[in-house]
Amino acid sequence: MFKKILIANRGEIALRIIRACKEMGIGTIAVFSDADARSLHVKYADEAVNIGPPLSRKSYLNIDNIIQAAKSSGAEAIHPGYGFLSENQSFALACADNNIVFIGPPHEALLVAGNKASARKVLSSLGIAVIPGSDGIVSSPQEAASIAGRVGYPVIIKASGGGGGRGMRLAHNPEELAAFFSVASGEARAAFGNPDIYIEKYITAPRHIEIQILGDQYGNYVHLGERECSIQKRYQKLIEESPSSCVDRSLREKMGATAIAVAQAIGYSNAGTVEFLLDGKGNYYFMEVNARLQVEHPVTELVTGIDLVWQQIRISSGEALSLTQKDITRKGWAIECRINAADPDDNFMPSPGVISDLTLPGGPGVRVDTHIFLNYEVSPFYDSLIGKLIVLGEDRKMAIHRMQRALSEFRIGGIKVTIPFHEKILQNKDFISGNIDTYFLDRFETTG
Ligand code: MV4
Repeated sequence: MFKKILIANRGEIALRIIRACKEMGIGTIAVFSDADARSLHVKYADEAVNIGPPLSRKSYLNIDNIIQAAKSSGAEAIHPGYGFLSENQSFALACADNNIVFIGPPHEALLVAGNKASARKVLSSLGIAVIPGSDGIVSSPQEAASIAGRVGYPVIIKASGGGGGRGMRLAHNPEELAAFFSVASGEARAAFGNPDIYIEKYITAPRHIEIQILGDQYGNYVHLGERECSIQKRYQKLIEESPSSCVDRSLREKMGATAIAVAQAIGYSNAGTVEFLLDGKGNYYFMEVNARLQVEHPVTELVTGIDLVWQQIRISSGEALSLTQKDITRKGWAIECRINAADPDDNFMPSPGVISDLTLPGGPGVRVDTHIFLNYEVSPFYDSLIGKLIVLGEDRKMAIHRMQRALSEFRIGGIKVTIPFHEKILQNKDFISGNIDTYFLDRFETTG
């Protein structure tokens, strides 16, 4: 097992990883920008290295500085957390070049997962259901028009180097398709350094269901069931839960087997997530692979009792999975609300500033993953996520009551946060009855 791990991240996820390392008897090295010198991840880690100015590009995305910090501190492995360099193949390669273990999938799998059009092509050739559309990248407006004619409008244009909804364009007719096609490729190149685009039939009002998997370096895999992630705002998830009210045991087993087949096909190991769209008829389609630990991983941890960060570290150190599929049991219902420093009454505009008042919720079945404290200053330089409130109940009804109770205890003063917005969603009758799809928030924001 590793003696020292460097955590190449900040905020709540850096704390989450440091906590796992401490429990495993592993030394921790934090890295921090000038904006984060007073942060808890710096205090909690055994050592901390400054890696540059506040701008992410100059610190948390600066591969050279992070590798240098790992070498000077004697770290044997780097955990990238989520965001930043977590799915960056160049970073995984730089780790390998310097004899540092990247705690994540092999760099070859990062390449396939990061290239959405080729992942689609590979998986569909293996008989895995992908959303009807192009076979790989689309190179001309004529080709785009012919595919759309075959699968039917509306179609969605996606960037192969994108993911998570970034760079998507919806076309309802040939005119829109022609207009979007000409700009989409240039936009994709500018945003992701990759001009490749592909086309899918647009699935109406789907549910976004993802399967958590674990794989070791010896070809053993398990799946840990689904997370329901349909409640999103501009492709940013707000609430996630596990299980999903639309997934029964048989569908879970099928989707789990498909997720493992995807992982096998791309040589994936470590923790990962396979995203699917589920339509109203119970058909599910592969969408993309998230090659990292995700923000919403705690809901899976609470219902399975498995610590995903422990598992990641063990897998990366070369241990074989000690779990088989029959060891994975699920109990209860978990819900997560993402707490952002953002103003729901002003289009979720970021709301940085000093936290002048703070009361954290607690009690049975309540988990708070956060890096904030009284008088902490939320920086304008980074993502607005300042914490996650996760609850576990015996069933969905109890989890909802517990979340309502925990939200009512949670007070953050001095900045605008998403807590009041979550309180309203948790009172909504469609949410309460489990009647949610990817249009839920649009309906909620127009009719309340
Ligand atoms: C789609 C789709 C419908 N059809 N693809 C949004 C996030 C990104 N991972 C992909 N997304 C979508 N892709 C096809 N072919 C609908 C969405 C989508 C969505 C998905 C999950 C949750 C909320 C959403 C809101 C709008 C669109």
